Order: sequence, then structure tokens, then C-alpha cells
Amino acid sequence: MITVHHLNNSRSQRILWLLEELELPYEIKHYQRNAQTMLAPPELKAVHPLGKSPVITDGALTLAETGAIIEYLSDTYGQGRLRPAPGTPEALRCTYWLHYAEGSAMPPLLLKLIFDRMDQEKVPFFVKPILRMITSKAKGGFIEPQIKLHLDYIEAELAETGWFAGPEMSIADIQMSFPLEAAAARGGLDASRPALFRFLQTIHARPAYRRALEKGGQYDFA
Ligand SMILES: N[C@@H](CCC(=O)N[C@@H](CS)C(=O)NCC(=O)O)C(=O)O
Repeated sequence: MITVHHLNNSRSQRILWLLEELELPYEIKHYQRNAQTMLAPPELKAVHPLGKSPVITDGALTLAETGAIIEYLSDTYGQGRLRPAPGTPEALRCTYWLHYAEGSAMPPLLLKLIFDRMDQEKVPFFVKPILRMITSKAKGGFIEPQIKLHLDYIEAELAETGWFAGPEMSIADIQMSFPLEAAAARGGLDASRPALFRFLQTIHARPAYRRALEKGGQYDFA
């Protein structure tokens, strides 16, 4: 039996969505973030040394890293569903976006989250202006332009078919959903980028996506 070690409000939501799309049997073990630090609870380290989510167990296998889990589930149980035919340009695009999501799209979004949190830190009043100077320099000089660069690029890539790897939905779309959800919540993604906005609306309407949210809990990027 596949077990998803699922942290609330996390990347792990994508694994639930994939399993729902493939209609595979699985169970969820729930973990709650620490409300202050937002870190995963220590129990998750008993499953995988990094203690991050998602992690799955399947028989003797323990596997972390969303992209690897998605590929494993697709290779092992997918029977070619949600996957462009091997050896095609679409298959290579699919691989590209599977890596791009965590390797390129997430880092500036994560930096935005960290620097926004620093702005909200309770610090002595005389430190506040200095902290603000540092965070606004980092955000304005690097983080926000980087997020814009990526969103403009993704918007252009998505405009042709509405999906990331060819004319149909694939595992690349599932993997890319998390950076786009995060960008919509905190990275300035809105209806001014119509292809990305439509993508989010389309996936939100999918029954499997909704079932995954019912089982895993809503995203809360606040
Ligand atoms: N690149 C990894 C990132 C894993 C990761 O950072 N997960 C976050 C959840 S979105 C987490 O577990 N955070 C809690 C913590 O670091 O304690 C993946 O895609 O699986």
C-alpha cells in the first residue's frame, strides 16, 4: 500500500492530486506544521532524515522529493496515463518542467516568503528601519524581478496549449501547480497573466484536485 506522509499546507498536496488522478489506492499519514516556525514535526524525521514532506512509503521503499515521487508513481503505476509518449519532444518538455518547478521556480518564491516574514518580525524599534532597508533591497533588487522574470517566461510557455507538456494535461502540470499556487498567493500572479490564471482555474475545477484538497486540507500561504 502506498502511504503518503502528508504535511498540512505543503508540496505534498501534489502527490495526493496525482494519486487521485490515477485513481490509485493509498493512505495518508497526516503531520501538522508548528504554528510558529512552520516546520514539520520531528516525527517526520523518523520516516526520512530530512523530515520534509512529501515522503511516500511503498512496501520496503521510502522516497522523498516531489519530482522523484511523481516519476516513481507514474513509472510504476501510471500505465502511460498523464505522460507524453517516451522519446517525443513533449516527453522532454515534461522532464524539463518536472525539474524546473523545484530547481528554478521555487527558490525566488521561497526567498519572498522568508523576507516577507522578516518584515513581520518583532524587533526593537531602532532595528526596524535597518531591517526594512535590507529586506526591501533584497526584494526590490533581486527577488521580485526574478519572480517576474519566471512568471513572464512561464506565461509565454503556457500560452500555446494551456498545458506544460503538449496538448494534454500531464504530470508536469501537477508538479508546476505548487509554484503557481504560491505565486498566486504571494508572488503577484493575477489575471494580468491570463494563461497562468486560466491554468489555475482549470486545475481547481478538476474533481481529482478537489478530492485531494478534501483529503489533504486547503492551501494556506498566508
Ligand atoms: N524540493 C522538495 C522540498 C520539500 C520541502 O521543503 N517541503 C516542505 C513543505 S512545502 C517542508 O517539509 N517544510 C517543513 C520543514 O522544512 O520542516 C520537494 O519538492 O519535495
